[in-house]
Amino acid sequence: MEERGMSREMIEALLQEKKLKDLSYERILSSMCTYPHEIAVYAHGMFLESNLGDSGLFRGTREMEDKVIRMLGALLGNENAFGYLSTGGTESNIQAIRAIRNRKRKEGLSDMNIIVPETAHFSFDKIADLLSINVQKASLDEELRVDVNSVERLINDKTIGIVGIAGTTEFGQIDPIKELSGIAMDRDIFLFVDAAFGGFVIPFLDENYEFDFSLDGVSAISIDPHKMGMSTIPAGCILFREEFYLDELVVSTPYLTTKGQCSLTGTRSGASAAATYAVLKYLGKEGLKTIVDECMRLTRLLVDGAKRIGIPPVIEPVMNVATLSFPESEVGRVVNALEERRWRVSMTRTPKSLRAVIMPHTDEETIKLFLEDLEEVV
Ligand code: 0PR
Repeated sequence: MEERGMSREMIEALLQEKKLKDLSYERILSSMCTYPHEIAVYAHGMFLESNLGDSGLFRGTREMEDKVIRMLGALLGNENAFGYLSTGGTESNIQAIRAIRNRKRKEGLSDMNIIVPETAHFSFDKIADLLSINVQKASLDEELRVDVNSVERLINDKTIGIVGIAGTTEFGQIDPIKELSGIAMDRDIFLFVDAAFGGFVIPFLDENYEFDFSLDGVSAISIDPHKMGMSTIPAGCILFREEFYLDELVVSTPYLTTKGQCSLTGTRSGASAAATYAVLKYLGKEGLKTIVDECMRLTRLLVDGAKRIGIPPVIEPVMNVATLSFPESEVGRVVNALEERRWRVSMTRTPKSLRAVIMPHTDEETIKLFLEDLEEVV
């Protein structure tokens, strides 16, 4: 740091220079984040100093968090769910597994394991490390959903939880949560649904997928407002069916305005809680559905266009993720060639494919331009 501060004008110029180095979202098809909605930005700015880590000082923000928990619980089949607004999918995943880990530890269990699909987000590798539990990977069926037989085979007396993904990171596929719920009920095992991405998509799809608290075996769900919820970063949400899971996460906070705290972080953004509250109130289910409808329309446009130039999808898109199949040796070259044309797409692991996430910042013109470049590149 310099001894003396700079002028406002100089700072603005510095910021502008840095901003220009960041990519804007227009040609980014590799991200699950997007521009937050204008009303979210407004609310965020209004509550910048608010800290939900000491929520007795910020009662209004706390009320907004409670309302969001109720709204998202209701969206996911249980308006009486218990939870809090986290920093995102990673924290929610950690906390879901930590809650059941702590509960089972009290019962004297050790060497615990959980079973996740092969497609699970890499945050589960962090969980294995942080919580000292084994994370077993179940194999997939041909449509890249978790194979429930594989899950059943992996269950043993040290299994404390099963994870299903409602909207996989790489393929946008939805695991058979109903079947997993059946297994969870039969075996009395905690079932966690990672709907970080899909939570704001699946309820608004034309096709009906059972994936939420309306299935009795589902114990907890994660849903991220900072992905398809149009809120600001950081905004995640973890919801539990039963309050006792939240209690497993509580530490006492003797000198704060609240007696205890269940979040992983201490100081916690009230701004993104306000942003989430504002945008959900503003859009309502109708507004969210309009956004999902458009993302799905554009996803199909992309996939159909790719088919016309001879590139099939890995799976027919279930959500707003398109995965295009190339010979394994070709994918990297195509992704790089597209990058040279200022596109950002990503690659899936197995099977290797080109992945494009069609977020709300994408429009029809972008898809057209992308398809033109894709055709030239291949
Ligand atoms: N669960 C699922 C199903 C996810 O897709 C993700 C993130 C997480 C959990 C973790 O969420 P947080 O990143 O909020 O902790 N999925 C994206 C990914 O890792 C996130 C992302 C977003 C990546 C924007 C890139 C990017 O530009 O691919």
